[in-house]
Order: sequence, then structure tokens, then C-alpha cells
Amino acid sequence: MTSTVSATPFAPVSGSNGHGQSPDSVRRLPDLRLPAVTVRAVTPSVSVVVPAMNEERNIRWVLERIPSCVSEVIVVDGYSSDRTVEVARATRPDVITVPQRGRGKGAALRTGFERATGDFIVAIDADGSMEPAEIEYYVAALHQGYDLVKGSRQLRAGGSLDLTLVRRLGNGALVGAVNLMWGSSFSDLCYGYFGLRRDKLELLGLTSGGFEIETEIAVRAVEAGLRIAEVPSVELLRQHGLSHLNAWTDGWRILRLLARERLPLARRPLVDALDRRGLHPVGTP
Ligand SMILES: Nc1nc2c(ncn2[C@@H]2O[C@H](COP(=O)(O)OP(=O)(O)O)[C@@H](O)[C@H]2O)c(=O)[nH]1
Ligand SMILES: [Mg+2]
Repeated sequence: MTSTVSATPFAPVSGSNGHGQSPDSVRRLPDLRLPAVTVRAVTPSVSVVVPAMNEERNIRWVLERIPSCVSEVIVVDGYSSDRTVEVARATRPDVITVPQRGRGKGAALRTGFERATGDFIVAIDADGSMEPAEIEYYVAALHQGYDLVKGSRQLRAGGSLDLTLVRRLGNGALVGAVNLMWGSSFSDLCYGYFGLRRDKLELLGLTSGGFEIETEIAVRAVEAGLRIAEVPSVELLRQHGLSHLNAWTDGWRILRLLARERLPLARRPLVDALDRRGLHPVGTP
């Protein structure tokens, strides 16, 4: 956004201070009237990344509600066998759809992050469990200077209709473990609604394939000394269909990630298992 501002901030020095006196200090000032200047007020651009696997019945609801502060929407398709991509394109003709590289939600998010061009990136699920209007809170907090802004279902004004007892206990135990091991004060951890500054992504060096990516982002952000904030978020029920998450196997993956990050073990090297459906001959769009 560019605006032209006329900069004549000082009244002409008239030789009088309004009290019938003419102090030398005032009289000696040069004429400070300046020509009009152009002030550039930069509005950061915002990309939204939506991982989606077989969400044809939910994705319209999400895309229709994305607020106007968002300049780019990227749906990362997990090789859906339904019409997820078609519905996304029909709902929002400007949507960018990309097939994910590698397997799992983590691979999908990493694919979307690489494709994104915005200064800020906000990740949101495609199942209708997150209110897209909340994107504005993430953007506002990033604009205030935070590098990573995590949604929290535990803060006042936040909440969840989707946390089963097993998930609540598992998430609580993992939050406690991370806070103990990293000295952090997260109130929530395994939640896929968050925003981050794109220029901090490289610092995080993400390699996760599955749902453990949210934990990887949180602990790497702590280790990298990023400025982190939480904003309240209300998690709704997924609108249609079943969750892709298995509390036990995905919980185990998160525990393994924590052990690898904290113990002096080699970090997981990045080896994505590619799907042939995402490999097009070079030169074709
Ligand atoms: N592209 C892609 N999206 C995925 C994958 N697994 C899950 N998702 C998406 O990630 C989001 C969260 O998944 P969901 O099944 O709702 O997990 P839950 O919210 O933890 O129960 C949804 O939008 C899913 O469609 C995957 O392997 N690839
Ligand atoms: Mg969900």
C-alpha cells in the first residue's frame, strides 16, 4: 500500500513565539518546510496452506470463509480419491492446488510451505474443524512481530468439541513433556492451526512426514529462539467423514520425535517417499 503524505510538519518560523518575543534559538532554525514525500506502508502478504485428503464434503466450507486479508490459498492434495481438488477449484478459482511430495500430513504441509510466497503463512485443516475467520488473529499476532503463532484450545476463549478423552490425555501429557524438556510454557501442542513467518522456515529445517510436524515446528522454534505466541482457538467437530489420525500410532511418532530432538541422536534425515502420481515428465506443467 502506498500513500502520499504531505510533510509540512513545522509552522513557518515567523520570528515571533506568539508571546511578543523573538527568541534567538527559534529565529536561527532553518526553514524546515519539506516537499511532499512518499511513505510506503507495507502490508504483509498472507498465504494459507490447507492440507487435504479426501475432504470433498468439507473443503468448500473452509475455502468460502477464508478472510480477505489472505492473498494466496494453497490446497495440498494427499492424492485424494474423491473430488477434493475439483471442489476446491470450483469454490475458489484462484486456488493453487499441488500434489503433496512424500507421505502424510507433515509432508503435505512442507510441500505447501515451499510453494507459498506470502510473508506470513497460516496452516488450516480442510475438514471444517477450524473457523477460517480466526486466520485474522494469527495474521495480527505475526504482524506484531511474532515468528510462530500457535492456536491453543486451552487458553481462555479457546476450546474443543473434537478432543476425545484419549486425545485430551495424550495431548496434555505431550504438552507437559515438551514444557519440562524445553522449559517452554505451551498450553497446547498437537494442533494444526498456526501461523509463521515464511523467512523463519529455513531455520526450522522441518523433516516430519506425519502429524508429528506440529510438535516438530514447536520445539524447533523454541530451539531456534523464535518469538512464539499462542492465540485462543475453538476447535469444532470435523464436518463430515473420519479423522486420519490414530491417537496411538501418531502419539508414538510424536514421542519418538521428542526423543530424537532431545537426546543426542542424529536428527531424522529428510527422505521423502515420492508418489508416482506427483512425478510429471520435466517440461509439462
Ligand atoms: N494432503 C494431506 N492431508 C492430510 C493427510 N493426513 C491428514 N490430512 C489433512 O490434515 C487435516 C487434519 O486431519 P484430520 O484427519 O482431521 O486429523 P485430526 O484433526 O487430528 O483428527 C485434514 O484437512 C486432513 O485432510 C495427508 O496424508 N495428506
Ligand atoms: Mg480434524
